[in-house]
Amino acid sequence: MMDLKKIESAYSDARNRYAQFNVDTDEAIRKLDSIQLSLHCWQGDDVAGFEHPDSSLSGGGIEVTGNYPGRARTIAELREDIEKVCSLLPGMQRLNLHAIYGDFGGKKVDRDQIGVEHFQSWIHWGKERGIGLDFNPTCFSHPFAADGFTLSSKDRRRREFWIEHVRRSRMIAAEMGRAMGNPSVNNIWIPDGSKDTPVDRFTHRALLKEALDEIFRENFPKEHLIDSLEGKLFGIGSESMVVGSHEFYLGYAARNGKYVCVDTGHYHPTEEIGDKISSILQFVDGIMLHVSRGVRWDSDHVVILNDQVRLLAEEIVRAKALDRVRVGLDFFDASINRIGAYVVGARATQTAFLCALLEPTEILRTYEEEGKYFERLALLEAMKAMPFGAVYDYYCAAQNVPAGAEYVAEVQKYEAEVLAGRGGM
Ligand code: RNT
Ligand code: ZN
Repeated sequence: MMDLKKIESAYSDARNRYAQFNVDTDEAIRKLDSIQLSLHCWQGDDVAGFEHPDSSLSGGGIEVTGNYPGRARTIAELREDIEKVCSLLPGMQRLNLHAIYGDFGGKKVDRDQIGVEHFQSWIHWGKERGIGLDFNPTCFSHPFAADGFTLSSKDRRRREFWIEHVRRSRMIAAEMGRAMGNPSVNNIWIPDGSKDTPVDRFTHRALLKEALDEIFRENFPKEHLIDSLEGKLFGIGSESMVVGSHEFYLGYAARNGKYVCVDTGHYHPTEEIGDKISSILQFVDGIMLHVSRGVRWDSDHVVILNDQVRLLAEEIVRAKALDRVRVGLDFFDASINRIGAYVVGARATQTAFLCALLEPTEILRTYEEEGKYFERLALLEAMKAMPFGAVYDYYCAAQNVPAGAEYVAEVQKYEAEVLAGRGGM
């Protein structure tokens, strides 16, 4: 174990250094502690789910690469993994479930047949551990999604099938929120789009709008359910047009009081995602984040502490919008230890928010208003060398969670003792 005394003394130095800029590190830790990350269940098993034993991901612009051993194959294994992940993270986390992760008891339950009963054991598990739950309908990896259209399909039967699936997803999410005593986000992402240049974009988008109107007809209390809509620029197989684009959902959410889900991999690689926050928040109720790392495309690499994630966190904190933003993760790397992937990505996201909370925003704002742009630039640069790591270590130590890189040994131990026993994939 890292020496507690050393962590405390490094923290005390850090506290003094930040105090010189009127930044209160204790307060920053308190605020960081109030951010619950919604851990995406699908990093644990490569988005396979538990519908039937040989269920595999296909189509829909989601590609998982890698075959590192140790994938969770059952609900019990996934829960064990998530618990391990949580034990290596300071603070409380949530779990973001997809509909295909239901407890179907070995039975074949089609998507238009799912109900609260299939998620009761998850609710029980979450309640016991104080882990809040979020939800997603699964509109991919299904024969009715094979032609690339779901809610916006011109085939009425298919459209109705998916409307029913998403309607049921909302009911399940609302029940999760009610049972847990805090609202669950039901985030809708559909793969709909076309590989080559279509001529009838309009009808597909009109159909999607109609389908959403139908889905949202039923009202649930705000304390139980938050509806969120996730757009995208392109996917594999939908390179030329994605029906549920950013503009589409931004318009829909603004008009209908929904959250917009911002997945950091879903924009053009040169766009600054952080820049979007202060625009979106002028018009929509709130934002669900899917923090991800696209490498050249929407590749869903493990999140690291890079400039993009830092700007995203800064813009949320500067907008004082933490209460209107749900922070979820969305990446899936099957080429490395999956538990380690979760922990690296989650800790990087927490660190980005910590850095944002440690920013001397008032001083910077004053410089800006006075046109002192050199001073603003210099202070922003100086902040990059400040000891935020010492603050994060102290936060970890205070919560009895490994500090620094100590969790690496824990993940290795778990791999040897638990994951290795699962055999090759
Ligand atoms: C796909 C979206 C979506 C999925 C999950 C599994 O491009 O990012 O959020 O990753 O629903
Ligand atoms: Zn996403």
